[in-house]
Amino acid sequence: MAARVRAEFVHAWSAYRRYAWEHDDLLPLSKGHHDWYGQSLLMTPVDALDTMILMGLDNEAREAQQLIVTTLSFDRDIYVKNFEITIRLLGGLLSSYELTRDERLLKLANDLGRRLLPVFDSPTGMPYVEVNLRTGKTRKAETNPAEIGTLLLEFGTLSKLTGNRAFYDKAKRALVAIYDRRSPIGLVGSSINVETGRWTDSTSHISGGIDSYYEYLLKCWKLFGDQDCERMWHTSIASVNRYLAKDTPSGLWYGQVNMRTGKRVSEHFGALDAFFPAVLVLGGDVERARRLEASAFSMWTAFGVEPETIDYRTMSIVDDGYVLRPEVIESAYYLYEFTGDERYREMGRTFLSSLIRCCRVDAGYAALSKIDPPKQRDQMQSFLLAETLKYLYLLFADPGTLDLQSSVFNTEAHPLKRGVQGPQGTRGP
Ligand code: DMJ
Repeated sequence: MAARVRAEFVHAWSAYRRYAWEHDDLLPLSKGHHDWYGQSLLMTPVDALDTMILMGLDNEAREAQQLIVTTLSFDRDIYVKNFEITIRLLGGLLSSYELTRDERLLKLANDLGRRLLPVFDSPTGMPYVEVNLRTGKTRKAETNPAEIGTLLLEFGTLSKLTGNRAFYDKAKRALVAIYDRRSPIGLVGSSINVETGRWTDSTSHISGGIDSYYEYLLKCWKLFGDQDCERMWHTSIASVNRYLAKDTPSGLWYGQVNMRTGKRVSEHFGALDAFFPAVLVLGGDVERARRLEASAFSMWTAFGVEPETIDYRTMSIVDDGYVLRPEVIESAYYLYEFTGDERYREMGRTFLSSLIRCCRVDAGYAALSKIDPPKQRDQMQSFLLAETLKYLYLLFADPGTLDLQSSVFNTEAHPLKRGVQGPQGTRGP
């Protein structure tokens, strides 16, 4: 199975190489390419490089690494989204640096980190959404907990590797700032203004826009031993389990409630929410993780591939489509690692055959705009190579390929090492 997944990775990467080389993303149906900001930041090669290294694809990795270190420049007059650039590019560069010790990758990461730092210069310390990589100007004050709280693994690692504390301190201050604005019942909302510090949407959930905020509370404790994060994680997970979890005849789900009253506002669960079993099991709650993964898997098998969002009371589709997301596969991988239960590898077999059946095309893999019957669209996001196929591979790979005790994955599946030092023996914060 690991070899089969690896072959599918090579199929997708070869299509990128042939039709989209030096660009951000491959367009798998038109066999073209797309750059997020009109000029390329090498999104796919940077996001995919550590997967190639882990898969032992030495020639592909060497070529991608060479492309990155010789052509990638962040000195560009473009506004970029801090969250996406941090999790995909900064995370990818840091992880690849730790795997290769190629100092040119760390130099790029350091340069990128410095260009992103102005995002934190808001009255609350919470980051603006976008920053101009050349001028440092920022814009867009309305954001969400995920975009505020999903930065510390990457910025903290950069501090550890460069000895510059500013990265850790600013990202930590932002994380604490959003946590401090939780409601009296311990929940955060969906949208907040970083200038006023006021919530602009009080719906609470674990889905996109909040998801990885919780993930990073736990993982920053695991990666850095940060006891503030440990405390914030324990307080938050208790509220999430108390107010968002719901036992139904079709299984355990997590829905949407008002952050102040805990009153349920909708009963939706989606592909993005399926990251939560991984976080639960990493936090030690194997029982809930198992039950939620069973629910998420039933969402996949009910339709042949998972839809973006369902109403779990009726098991009907609320948002159609599948954009090659990794989360339910990520959770199967974590559950297998922690329990050794073969049922999670069985799930992996189902995921791979669905992916091949519905999404595999001549030039890589295509997202779906509709899932039943599958209708493909001209998109292959870089997380297919960074996350989806990486987690699927690791589910079947030799146990020594990656050790969850010594590494922590960022939210884009870039493994960051515990206790690693910088080039001059610099230590962390
Ligand atoms: C990825 O960019 C990351 O996993 C992020 O945390 C959520 N969305 C996508 C994958 O679905």
